[in-house]
Amino acid sequence: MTIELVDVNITSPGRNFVTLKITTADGVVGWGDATLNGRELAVASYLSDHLASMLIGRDEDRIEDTWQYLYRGPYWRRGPVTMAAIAAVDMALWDIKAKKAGMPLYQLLGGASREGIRVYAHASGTDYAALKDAITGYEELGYTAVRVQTGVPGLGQIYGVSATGPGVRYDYEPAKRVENGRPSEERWDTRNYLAHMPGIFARIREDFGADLRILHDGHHRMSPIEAARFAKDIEPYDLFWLEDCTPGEDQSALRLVRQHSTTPLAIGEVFNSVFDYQTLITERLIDYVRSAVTHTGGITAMKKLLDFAAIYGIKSGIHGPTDISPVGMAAALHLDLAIHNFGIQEYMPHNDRTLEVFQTSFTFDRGFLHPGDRPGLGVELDEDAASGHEYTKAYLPVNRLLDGTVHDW
Ligand code: GCO
Ligand code: MG
Repeated sequence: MTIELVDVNITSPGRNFVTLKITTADGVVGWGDATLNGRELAVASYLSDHLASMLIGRDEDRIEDTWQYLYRGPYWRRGPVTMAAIAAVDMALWDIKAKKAGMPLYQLLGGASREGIRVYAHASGTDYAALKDAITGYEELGYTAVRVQTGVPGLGQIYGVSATGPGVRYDYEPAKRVENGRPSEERWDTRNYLAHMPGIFARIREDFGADLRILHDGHHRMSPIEAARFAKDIEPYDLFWLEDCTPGEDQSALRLVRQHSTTPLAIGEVFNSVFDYQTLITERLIDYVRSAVTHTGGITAMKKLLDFAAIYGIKSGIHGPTDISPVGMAAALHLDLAIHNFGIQEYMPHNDRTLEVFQTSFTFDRGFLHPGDRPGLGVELDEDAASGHEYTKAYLPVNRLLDGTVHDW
């Protein structure tokens, strides 16, 4: 059969999402997530202005060939915009193939390797008391793993800390509505952070015991030697992982961190290709691959990346913040269930408005997710509900040091 229609949907039920809809000549519909936080319209244009006409009339079953056609065909390769667009096409085609087979996608990826997908929640608080409340709330819901982020003395609002107060369903959304054409700004000081964080981990271990899996995101803010020192300082608190300790584009920076510490390392949410991982994987400089299916070329590319990682004993930790739509999240869950080298899955539940627009089949039970058994990805976009939420320009903040120098956010 052939692809007959290619439509791009932009909706904003609380935050912006870009979703690709592919319809085959016999009426099967597949969905793909193309959301790139703060640059949504660039991917939407890439899809509708450049890829749509290349897709119409193609055989929807030739997923690998379509991937190569879109990746190698245009000469220009990689980058988050291109790879998010290719990812959306790839997800939609897998959705169609699994619907045609009458199976949930994970069956086509080899079937379930586990009963449920262990997820980690985002716990944060402006101070330790608030953070402790948030962790307690997640433990009550059955979570066995939490990512912890907290305010740093001397700094205001910073990455990862909810401004709306602690809780287990707080709306932490770093992309802020753009009022005057420019993003909001935050302030940062790495010395304050490095002095403050180890004490926080010590208190968490004291209050919550040895079993809790503790994760933390450095959000690319440390230099290689700062990250090496930090990873070494926090060894006694047995983190599950330290994420994005140094800027993502410098793969060799992690050699220095590795030389000094056994704290497990995760990186990759800003990566978009297996080539971003070549040094990291072959030299075993990381323990977890953090790519999003949405930003790394879709299911086809992620499966290859994770198989490559498996050879080196490296596991998955797929990116799953709220800027990954429920479609992108479903793609992650099907992979998580099927692959052998699953590590953990990030889970920031979407708000109710988003879940009215995207009807999902995944289920949460005491810290574990399952993608459900609906044929395909198991998520359908309600286009009528989506049309009620108009795109609103929103950007991630820009970060500056206390003296005004622009720093990694
Ligand atoms: C994470 C990420 C996110 C990103 C966000 C940017 O670990 O979940 O760091 O919080 O900042 O996805 O769009
Ligand atoms: Mg992160």
